[in-house]
Amino acid sequence: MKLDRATIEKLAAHLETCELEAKDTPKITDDHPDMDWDDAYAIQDEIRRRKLARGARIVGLKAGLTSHAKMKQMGVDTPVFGFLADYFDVPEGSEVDTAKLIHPKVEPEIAFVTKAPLKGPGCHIGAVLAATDFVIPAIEIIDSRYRDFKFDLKSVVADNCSSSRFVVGGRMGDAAELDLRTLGVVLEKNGQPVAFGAGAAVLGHPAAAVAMLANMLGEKGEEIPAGTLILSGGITEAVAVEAGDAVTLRVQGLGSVSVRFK
Ligand code: OOG
Ligand code: MG
Repeated sequence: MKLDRATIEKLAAHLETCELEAKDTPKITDDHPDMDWDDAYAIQDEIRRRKLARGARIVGLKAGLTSHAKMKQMGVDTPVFGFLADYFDVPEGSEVDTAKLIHPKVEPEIAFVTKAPLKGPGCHIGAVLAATDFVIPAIEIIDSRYRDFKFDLKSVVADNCSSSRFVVGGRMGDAAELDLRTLGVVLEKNGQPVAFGAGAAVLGHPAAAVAMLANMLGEKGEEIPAGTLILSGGITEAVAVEAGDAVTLRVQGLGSVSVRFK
């Protein structure tokens, strides 16, 4: 760790205030170029602690930057992990208020719900599939607190990986029956198909993103508990949205999930 506790708390308060007030900020590594990975995750943990202290619940986890399309779009090369709070959860078909967000983008994702705990190190795709209760389509709405979505990996980890809202819906799928690599996805904005992909875009297999998450948590002595919702990461580039937009994600054999922006 390169930052002291007071600086970690100050940066967490700053980033969370930007989230809650929908204000952007330059990336934090501009002022703290020496911060390391432990500092970045410590800031994210402090944001989580602040939310829990205010009565929020943690309802899931997410992996991000797990596809080459996303890594290329953001100019980074390693997946990252964050948490999902209860108020991020948008009911299918309802409206997201863009006044509460800075510059939202949508991503097509496969969400996993676990039925058994997953613990790394040594977690692999097979263990993830055996521990998966079901998979379900999800639209993640990301909203980096950084100006113009310009960041490096440590800044984005500290900012809880741009997490802001998510919608799950469509049909539950059995991970044992589906080939998640060839599962096709179509993202539509205002009735127009705007992004396409298949599950293999995410680390070769979306379950690999969940295994990576379990292995990373394992290093900290933590596990993914049974019953956890996990977003495995955007399959395509993220697509910018604004008030008035309607977005639908269609996933092969798993129906569709929609959200509108006001
Ligand atoms: C970071 C979050 C990325 C994903 O699915 O790749 C993410 C960002 O691009 O702002 O959620
Ligand atoms: Mg995502």
